[in-house]
Amino acid sequence: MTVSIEHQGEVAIVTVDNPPVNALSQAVRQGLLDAVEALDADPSVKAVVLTCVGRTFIAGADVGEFGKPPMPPHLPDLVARIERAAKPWVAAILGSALGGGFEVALGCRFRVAVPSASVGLPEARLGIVPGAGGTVRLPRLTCVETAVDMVTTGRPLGARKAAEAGLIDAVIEDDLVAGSVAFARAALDRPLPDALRDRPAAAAAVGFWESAAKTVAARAKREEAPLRALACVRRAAEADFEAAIAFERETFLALRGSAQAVALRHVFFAERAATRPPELAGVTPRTIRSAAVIGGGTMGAGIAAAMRDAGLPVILIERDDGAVERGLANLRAIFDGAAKRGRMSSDVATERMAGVTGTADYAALADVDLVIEAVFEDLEVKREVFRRLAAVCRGDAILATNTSYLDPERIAEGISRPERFLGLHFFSPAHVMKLLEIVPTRASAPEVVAAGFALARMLNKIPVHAGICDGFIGNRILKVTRAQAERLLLSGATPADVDAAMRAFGLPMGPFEAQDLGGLDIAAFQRKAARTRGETPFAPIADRLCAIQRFGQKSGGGWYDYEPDDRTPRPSETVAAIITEEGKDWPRRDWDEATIIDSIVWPMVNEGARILEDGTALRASDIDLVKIHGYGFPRWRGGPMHYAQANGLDKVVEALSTFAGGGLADPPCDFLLQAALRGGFSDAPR
Ligand code: T1G
Repeated sequence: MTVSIEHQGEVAIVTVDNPPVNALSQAVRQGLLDAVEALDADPSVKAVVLTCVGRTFIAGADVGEFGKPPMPPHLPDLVARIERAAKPWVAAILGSALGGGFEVALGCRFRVAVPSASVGLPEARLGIVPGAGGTVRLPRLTCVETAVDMVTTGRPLGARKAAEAGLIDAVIEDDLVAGSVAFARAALDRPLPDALRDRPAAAAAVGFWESAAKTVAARAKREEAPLRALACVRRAAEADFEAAIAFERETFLALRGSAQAVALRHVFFAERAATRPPELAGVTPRTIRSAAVIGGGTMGAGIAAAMRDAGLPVILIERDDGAVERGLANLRAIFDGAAKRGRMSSDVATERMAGVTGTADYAALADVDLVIEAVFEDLEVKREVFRRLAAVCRGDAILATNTSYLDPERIAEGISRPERFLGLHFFSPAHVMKLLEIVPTRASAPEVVAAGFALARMLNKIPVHAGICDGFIGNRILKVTRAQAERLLLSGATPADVDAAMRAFGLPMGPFEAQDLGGLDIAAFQRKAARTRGETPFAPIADRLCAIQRFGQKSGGGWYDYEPDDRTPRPSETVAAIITEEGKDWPRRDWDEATIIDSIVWPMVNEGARILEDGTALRASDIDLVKIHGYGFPRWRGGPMHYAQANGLDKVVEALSTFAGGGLADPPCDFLLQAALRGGFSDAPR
């Protein structure tokens, strides 16, 4: 039974059991509706406690049912029925009460929760608004500020904060069901509060809606749902209950099938699938209880911070005492910065640092479970590190390299027990960026690879399996993006045109601004290495800029000019002259925003298809996750591969062929042509 009823005297306990997260499937909705009817008709029952088995309260509507025709009973009717029940219902919350789950709780007369529980309306993160009265009931329970913040950001509130905001009536420290039954009995001795539908909505201060609209629009950029959710709360505060419910429903139905909602649902499932790749089903990961990082530079300190945030004790190794001090200072700066911005208390920052041991002595690593190397990108330097690690670490300790461009197979050459070796490619700043590329070598043991995925879960990161090639998945596509961006310049666009178009598309920064921020020298260094390998990387303008020391913001100029202490990019005459010279033999054309976007994004997709073809990525959705979590690709576009499929792969093929005809891109690869014929990328692992 997905919904069962038991009785403790005059209190009935309704329990939902629908693993894994008690989502509101049709069977759960029907079971709850039947329960209200039955309990209303049962004279022995005076109050009802609604709870769930497993790790969470109802986590929302069943996202898997979204694409399908809705089946009765509909959730808004169920919530309304619970709200009108003849006996008061008490929602007893553990884990997360999210979306439709929290809306069911809002239909109850009372809500109680364990301290670790949280409540929220995350629908905007799925490109929709709450569909069962959440935006209408919330401002009848709490102030408009809290209601607006919750529905427009989708961020949940922990039980204690929720209690302060009036969303929870009591925090239950001990057994949830026993505490809830006691709460229900006590409530029967007092006059009942009104159902939320009968309460007035909170008032908003003069000018509140206008300023909220500005804040929400700025944060949402081109995402639709947050502003639509704001409009729902405003309607709830200004119109009567029924009119506001109708408005919310209309908005929900309008957004449910929108391109943004489809894309965000795709990302939702891709993210959840990422942590449990089917290739590793049944493999027990090696345990990681302690870790070490070699190298205390920006990357090493970021990785160490991420591991401390996850509660792992960390040893930080540097060459000598001076370098150890600098590494620890880098790490301290991360935690102090977090404390200054209010992300953690200064006590927590102190505790994080207390869990770090800095030393130059490799002997300290004798008993750690995992070591991540983050030293200079030089094959010999890295090999030397692993020779030393192999000598001092336990035979079953995992030894990982954070290289971005070197071949992990070559780094691992000659180490003893190579099955313990793995590539773990973090993105800078490593304590912030969500992406973790997991790069096994031919020798990596499955339980070592599985430990990489388990580590990602611990660090709250999105892991993606990447095969070995130059740049793995993310940087390999980045190289194509940059080459494309230069082709655009050579044929008549300006850096500012390209950057503006890509920002309009939804990226936080255009490709040229991003290079100026990160520095042009690293890519130049890699091109040099590629040329010594006999390759011919394409960057005619970037090469010229590096030759005159224009490395970006740090050298006072790159693709743009900069004034001292001012990061505003200004068009550069020097750069324009170089572009004209280099582009003299290129056909010029007029570029509009849409064509600029197509000529950058479709070649990314073409490279993505090659990456699938050669097995560097196992799933198209993995490529989407890499671009979203490592490179700022807009989440609401679903990632490049989803975006291409949503637009129609035949259209992508046609556009690439046209660009290729004009020398502006590579022609579509065979894998993309075949996928277009099939009507999409098959997401089964290859
Ligand atoms: N529907 C269907 N499946 C879901 C699901 C959902 N709402 N939530 C999770 N799953 C699956 C997930 O795919 C995975 O499956 C498994 O459960 C465990 O998830 C009308 C419109 C609750 C905090 O957005 O935030 O209500 O891979 O690995 O880390 O207004 O899941 O095992 O096959 O994430 O313990 C709003 C989303 C819906 C909640 C648990 N609700 N879920 O985290 O497990 S819209 C949400 C979560 C809505 C109404 C509307 C988390 C979690 P598999 P997991 P977890």
